[in-house]
Amino acid sequence: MGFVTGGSILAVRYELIKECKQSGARLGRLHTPHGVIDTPIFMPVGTLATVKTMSPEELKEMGAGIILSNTYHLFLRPGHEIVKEAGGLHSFMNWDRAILTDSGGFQVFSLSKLRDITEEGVTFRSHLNGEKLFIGPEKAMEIQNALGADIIMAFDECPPYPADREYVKASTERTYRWLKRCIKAHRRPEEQALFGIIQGGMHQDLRKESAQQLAELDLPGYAVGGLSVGESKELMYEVLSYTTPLMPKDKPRYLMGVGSPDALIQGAVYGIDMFDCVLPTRIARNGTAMTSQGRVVVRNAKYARDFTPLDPECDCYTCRNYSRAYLRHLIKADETFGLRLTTYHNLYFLLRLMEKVRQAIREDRLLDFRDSFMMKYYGSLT
Ligand code: PRF
Ligand code: ZN
Repeated sequence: MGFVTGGSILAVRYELIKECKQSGARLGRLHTPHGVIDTPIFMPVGTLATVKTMSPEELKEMGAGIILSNTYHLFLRPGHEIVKEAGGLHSFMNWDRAILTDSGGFQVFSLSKLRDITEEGVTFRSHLNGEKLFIGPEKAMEIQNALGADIIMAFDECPPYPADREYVKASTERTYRWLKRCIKAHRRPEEQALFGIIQGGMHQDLRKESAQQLAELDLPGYAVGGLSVGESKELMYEVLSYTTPLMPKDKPRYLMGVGSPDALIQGAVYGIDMFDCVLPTRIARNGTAMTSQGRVVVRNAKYARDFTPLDPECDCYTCRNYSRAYLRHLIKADETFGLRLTTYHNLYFLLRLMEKVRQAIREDRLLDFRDSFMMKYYGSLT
């Protein structure tokens, strides 16, 4: 298991294929123990060891090469020991392609109640039953080593936005100390690649310090955390514009929790290789589709007699076989099949979008692609 690089064995290896001459975006390949992934890539979210409503066969058919799952949720239920007994997450959920698990460092802040952060870690109450629990760097690594994903994330704090500079500074420094404890506690570095997470809020000097400190640790991959937390898109892009140039070129770069179509393209322009977001699956379940012409809220009355496909330019299973009127009917009637069909389409749409992004990088025209996509999807360039 693993790839030999400069004498050490690594679970994943990033291969930079080319940079877009027009935008600087990167075309690459991520070699993992469960397959090779073309980057930039979008990772569907399977929080509870399932991408809601989708079977692994459907995910493979639409071309997903890697999915994300969550330490926090699987720790609460069913518990990492049970997943380990099943032979790990791949075997438990019958998914033989790559998996990335987030560390819990974000979910524990966004979901649990009564958190208490100390140098040791975070004490919190389960959002399910109020039980008092603790996760720190060592625990996050124990859980992720038991789950067995190909890529695992360092335990971090994603500071709220807005937050004062002193708080963000102290938090970012603590996240760095936690990362060093994660590296020490990691028991399976030859099978699971540990990615570090750059924090620093919206402060250039803090981001710079975090990026440089992490780069020195020579990790197999790096993430940009702490973005898409309520700041404007412009501010997020500004932070990306000065953060990604400080990240190692020979390692994969992951922008956490970002998945709107415009941000996927613009993130790639700033040199990001990996993205995840609940957006496509979440909006699908309330009846909203992402289409070549922008968002379609298929539950709206105006689609009651629309017998055309969700997206006339899409060739997914849903669009080849069903009409907007039928999807509207299913979703209004709370039929599970409607959730499945819309979810399938939205994931297919984002996976095809990333394929188009990769093709545009190959042909040195990502900025042109971005502008024509923006005009068609949002009706404006921003
Ligand atoms: N840290 C972790 N997971 C995350 C984030 C983060 O900062 C974000 C921020 N958008 C999403 N998911 N560990
Ligand atoms: Zn479709």
